[in-house]
Amino acid sequence: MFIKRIEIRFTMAKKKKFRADFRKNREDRPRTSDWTRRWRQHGFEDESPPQSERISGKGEIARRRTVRGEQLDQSETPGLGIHLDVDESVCRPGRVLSVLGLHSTVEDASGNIYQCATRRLLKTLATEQRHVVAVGDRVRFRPVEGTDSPEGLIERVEPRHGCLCRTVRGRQHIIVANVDRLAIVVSAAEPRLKPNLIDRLLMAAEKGGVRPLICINKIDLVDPAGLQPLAGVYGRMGYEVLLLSAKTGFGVERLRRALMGRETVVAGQSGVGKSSLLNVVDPSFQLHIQPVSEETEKGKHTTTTARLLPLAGGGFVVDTPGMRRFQPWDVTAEEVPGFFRDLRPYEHLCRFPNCTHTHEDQCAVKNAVADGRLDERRYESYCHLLSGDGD
Ligand SMILES: Nc1nc2c(ncn2[C@@H]2O[C@H](COP(=O)(O)OP(=O)(O)OP(=O)(O)O)[C@@H](O)[C@H]2O)c(=O)[nH]1
Ligand SMILES: [Mg+2]
Ligand SMILES: [Zn+2]
Repeated sequence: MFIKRIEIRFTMAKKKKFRADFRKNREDRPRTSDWTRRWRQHGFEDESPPQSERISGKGEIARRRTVRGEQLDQSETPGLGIHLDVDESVCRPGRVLSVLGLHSTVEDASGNIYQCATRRLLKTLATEQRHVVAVGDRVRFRPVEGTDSPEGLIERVEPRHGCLCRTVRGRQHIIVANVDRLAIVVSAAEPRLKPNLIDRLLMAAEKGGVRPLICINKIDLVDPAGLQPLAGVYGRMGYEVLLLSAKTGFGVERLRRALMGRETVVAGQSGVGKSSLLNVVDPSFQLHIQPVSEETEKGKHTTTTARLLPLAGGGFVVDTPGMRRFQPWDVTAEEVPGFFRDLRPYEHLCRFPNCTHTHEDQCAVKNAVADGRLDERRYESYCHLLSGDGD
């Protein structure tokens, strides 16, 4: 699919009204006909670019227009640069329940559901994101009159907090926005437990401001005593760890209590039993599940879209598609030790202030590993993450 990359420069920061230069950073490649057809079909697009917005030939700037809104601090609102002004008299607040391609399912305050497209300007302003609108987003949308089923147009995405983000092909993928918990699900077996994935997701949780909960599912397949050392390492760092079995129901009551009244995203590899656990928590979800492959013990990527599911006792959970690998978004090598709770106490005690805790002498982190104060596997996981490898 054709991806538009546009750089934006703000000529006037902060205030209500500013000019944004939309700088073209691409070859002039026509849209694929399919793409254009899809736009025509759903017919929501209100802002097909007027003639005056064609390339002016003035430097690299493709078009320039004045947008009204407030500039947002990127560090506080992942993926959003501007809080656009919208016509409050016609725009309603809503919550994005799911996103499928160009369409988002949005629920308004009264529980009405709308299928929404996204205002073109929003797409233009989102330079680094894979999708402009994320599941869990709070939005302002304008209902579109005269259609059989309720439809609308998303005009603004509200500032985000509590996000789970990753990098996909160099772009930011916001898996979910505005949640307060991340349930990291792994399985004791089938597929094999991958502690490094726990570490990566823990880091993303620390970075995104969501409280993690580690769920080790399928304990019916192993001797649970064998899991104690691993659970102990995370427990000592202050993380909550649940041993679970969706099959026998073991631990599910504790999971239900942990989810109740909160907004939780459930993430992990395919086949670990994310949807199975949620079905046990609330059978009315009726989420699709599938056995893992007998040869590879890998999941079959059964869940294909993230979806927000309301819990009977308040709050909601977001079931997400299984991920093969997890590459965090926007984390520098210097930041990583700060996101590893167990490394954090040692990182400032090294001889060299810019120590990466890998090849350097007199490194407090390595010393702590050598005398057993720091878990060796966690340290290896840290090194692996720094190396930039995907999993
Ligand atoms: N033995 C055992 N099997 C389980 C347990 N939980 C889930 N399973 C099985 O694991 C398989 C995969 O479960 P799913 O719930 O589809 O896994 P998922 O994590 O949602 O997978 P994706 O949607 O692909 O990401 C199914 O065959 C489940 O029956 C468990 O606690 N014990
Ligand atoms: Mg699933
Ligand atoms: Zn060091």
